[in-house]
Amino acid sequence: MRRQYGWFWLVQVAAVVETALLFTAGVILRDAEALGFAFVLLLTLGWIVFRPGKIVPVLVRGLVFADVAFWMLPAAVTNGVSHDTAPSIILPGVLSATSVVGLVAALAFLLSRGNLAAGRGLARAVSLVGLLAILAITGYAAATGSTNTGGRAGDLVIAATNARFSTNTLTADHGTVTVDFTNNDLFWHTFTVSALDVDIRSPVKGHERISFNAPPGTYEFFCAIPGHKQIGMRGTLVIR
Ligand SMILES: [Cu+2]
Repeated sequence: MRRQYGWFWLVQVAAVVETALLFTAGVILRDAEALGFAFVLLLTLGWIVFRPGKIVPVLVRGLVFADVAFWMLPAAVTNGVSHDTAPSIILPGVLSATSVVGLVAALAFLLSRGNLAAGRGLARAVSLVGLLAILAITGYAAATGSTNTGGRAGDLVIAATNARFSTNTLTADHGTVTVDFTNNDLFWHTFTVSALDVDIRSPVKGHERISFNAPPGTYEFFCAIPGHKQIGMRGTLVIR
């Protein structure tokens, strides 16, 4: 088959890049969710090689691209605006750019009803825009990303890794309480204390430091992402 640089080619490129990114992120962050998405994309690559028909795998990829873009785009913006560390901006930023390009290419390919020649010329222009976006995000992160994400003495330090909190009990004196929350996973987590109106939302590799006022008592903290409290992302905050 002669190579045609159309929408299908761009879907392939985006899928290969995204698989590599998700796999790398999954291994480095030890994140099962990222590895799961990488595995789904690998299956669609296998499907295209071993089975006729390209509509179904491209449709599946379109859904993966849409889902990743939906979570990673706000993560990149949040971390970028709060001048988080460079990797915490670059990882979701590059994943967003790749997903948006992949999504555009997948939709265009599906609208062409699987025409392998569709989008020649235009697809290359879109890939160039994606590449420039990746370079711009990387440059912005390198220029503005902070290197200091350490908490300060007296902070309640807690992290979320692989959908688990690093501790299930936090203790502090009443008055002003500061929580230093880091999310090591690819997807969002929160540190939420309903009774105190605390709801810290943190994207991938995000790091938030928030102070609030707390009277003495025993409170429940949990992650407010649907399903996470049920799988154990909860604990007790004791204010003396
Ligand atoms: Cu969570």
